Amino acid sequence: MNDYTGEQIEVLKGLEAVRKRPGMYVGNTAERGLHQLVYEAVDNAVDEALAGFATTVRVVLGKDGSCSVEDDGRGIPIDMHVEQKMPAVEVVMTMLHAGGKFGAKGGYKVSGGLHGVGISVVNALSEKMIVRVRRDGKLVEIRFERGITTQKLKVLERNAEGTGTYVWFLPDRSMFETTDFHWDILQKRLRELAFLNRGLSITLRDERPDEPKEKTFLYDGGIVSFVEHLNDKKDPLHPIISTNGEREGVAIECALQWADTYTETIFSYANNINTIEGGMHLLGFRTAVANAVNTYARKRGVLKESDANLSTDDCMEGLTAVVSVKLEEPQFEGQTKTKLGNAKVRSIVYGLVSERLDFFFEENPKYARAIVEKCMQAQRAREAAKKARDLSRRKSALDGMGLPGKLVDCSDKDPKVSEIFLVEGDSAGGTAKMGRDYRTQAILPLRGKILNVWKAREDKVFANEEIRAMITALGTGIAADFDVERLRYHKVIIMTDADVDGSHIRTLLLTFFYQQMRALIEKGFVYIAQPPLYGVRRGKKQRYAFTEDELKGIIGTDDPKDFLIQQYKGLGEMDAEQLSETTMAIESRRLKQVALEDAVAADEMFTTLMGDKVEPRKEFIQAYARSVKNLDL
Ligand code: 0RA
Repeated sequence: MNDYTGEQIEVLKGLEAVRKRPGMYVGNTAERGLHQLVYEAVDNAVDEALAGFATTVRVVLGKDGSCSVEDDGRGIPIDMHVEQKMPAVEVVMTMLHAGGKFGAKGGYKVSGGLHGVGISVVNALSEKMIVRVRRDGKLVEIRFERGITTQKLKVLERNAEGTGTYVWFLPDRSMFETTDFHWDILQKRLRELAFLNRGLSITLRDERPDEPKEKTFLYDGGIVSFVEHLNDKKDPLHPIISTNGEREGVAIECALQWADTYTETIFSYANNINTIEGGMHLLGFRTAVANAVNTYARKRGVLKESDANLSTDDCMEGLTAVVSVKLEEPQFEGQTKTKLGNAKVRSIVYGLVSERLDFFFEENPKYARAIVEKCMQAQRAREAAKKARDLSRRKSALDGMGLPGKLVDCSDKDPKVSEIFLVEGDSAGGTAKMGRDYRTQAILPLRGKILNVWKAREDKVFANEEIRAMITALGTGIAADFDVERLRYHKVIIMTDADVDGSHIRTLLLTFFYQQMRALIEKGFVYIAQPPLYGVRRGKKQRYAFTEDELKGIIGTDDPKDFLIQQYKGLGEMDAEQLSETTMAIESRRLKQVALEDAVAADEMFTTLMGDKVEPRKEFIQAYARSVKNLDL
């Protein structure tokens, strides 16, 4: 019956491929994939801004579960596409990868990055999509369902003003495990995009609550504002140093600032994509910084001829930086395709950053001296830490000579199936020991004050008994000796009480992993156990509620008096069988995998909680804690 043309068959084949394997196109069909739909739509608008035509992007989450993205760019072309015999906008929306063919000339095509699959994929995975374009004095509209055109392009207004594109879509509920957009996830990425694209205004509006929420991100300072934001709660040693330029078709922007902290916080981006695995731009940047510091230190005689150079790591202590490059045809490599491989970028970034730093140091001797002094301190501390480490290694703790006495190990030695529960307190540890599956589940009780690893220098960290027991049990070693391949358990599960102390101890443990064993989080080995908040019994039937909402759901419209509701304040209030059933047993428990998705947020939280500034920490604790015990803040 249907007289499909060759082009239409191509379209259907493309859509079918996307709907058959959505994960291939948007990463997965869970939360992440769902949000990827928004990013795809936003990336197109950002591209239009980078090409110099759009200034404003507006993202609206509708009450009906929809999302719309609107920009004030040129509008997707609407003239007939000769080859495809349909309007260009229809080609862009229905043909896989067609977007690129119309790519904005001159600018850097940014979409085409990590997933960068194009807006047609969003269309294919949406129950409905409406696209409106203002252009050539007209307002036109076209509609789709699951990627198939249901309303051909039609003119809504003939004397329309302005230009721009509006894309409205309703994610396909049959394709995604969840279609609930998260404000926090979206605002983080949109804020990041606003930092990375100076002057671009991005608004996020949520119309789902009774009182709509709206936030606009616009940073005239670009990545300088980003560094300012990251160092918000730290004490910086000098004003932010920044540079930007374009060489050999690569646009580079860097901003950096040392603060009085001990960690390195460098965020690197290529075409607005967070290059978590680093790459050529990061290499060039770090080398330039280290060389500039060493050159200045030698010139001023702070480093004598016989002194060794400051290592690159020493020069990075307390440094916060953002390195952003934009280029055509980026090569993304590495396990998660977030490592920039274009070799020429290394020397380009190196050159630009070297010039800027040499100049800054010459012009600002006071700051230059403070920075060099900071790096020298790092070097001294590192040497002291190495001595402490060597000493403690000889004393047997860290190289796996013997497992810690407190560890209740599992019998299976295959890391792939083995799990370790880091349990708050000896008594919960005892219960966990009885409730575990002895074959695959190991228990390590952690007692009392866990060291504040953010503030402490490495030597103190390694002297802490709880930390040492943990390192030894995990088997990976630490710092320069860290080797994730030696991890003895592929699930490291933090199990703390569902109260304030529990959450603090969890934060401290996550701090430690973040600072000292980051690969553990990056590779997805770290989990958080989810103990229930309530046990609910009716007659002989025992159920558990993990949230207040679940409790309400269980009670429903019945009389709460008909149940024996027990609130669990701590793990210790459950017996071994209950703890096993609700929190530990593989078939019935819930676990939350810890992701390093938002290193920005993690860094923020750790800085607030553990940083040197007393005020923010006090505010944080007052906001979250009524009783803080067991904490060494
Ligand atoms: C191709 C060519 C032109 C604009 C666009 C694509 C475009 C795409 C999207 C997607 C969302 N917003 C967008 N804005 C523009 C411009 C062609 C021209 O006018 O010369």
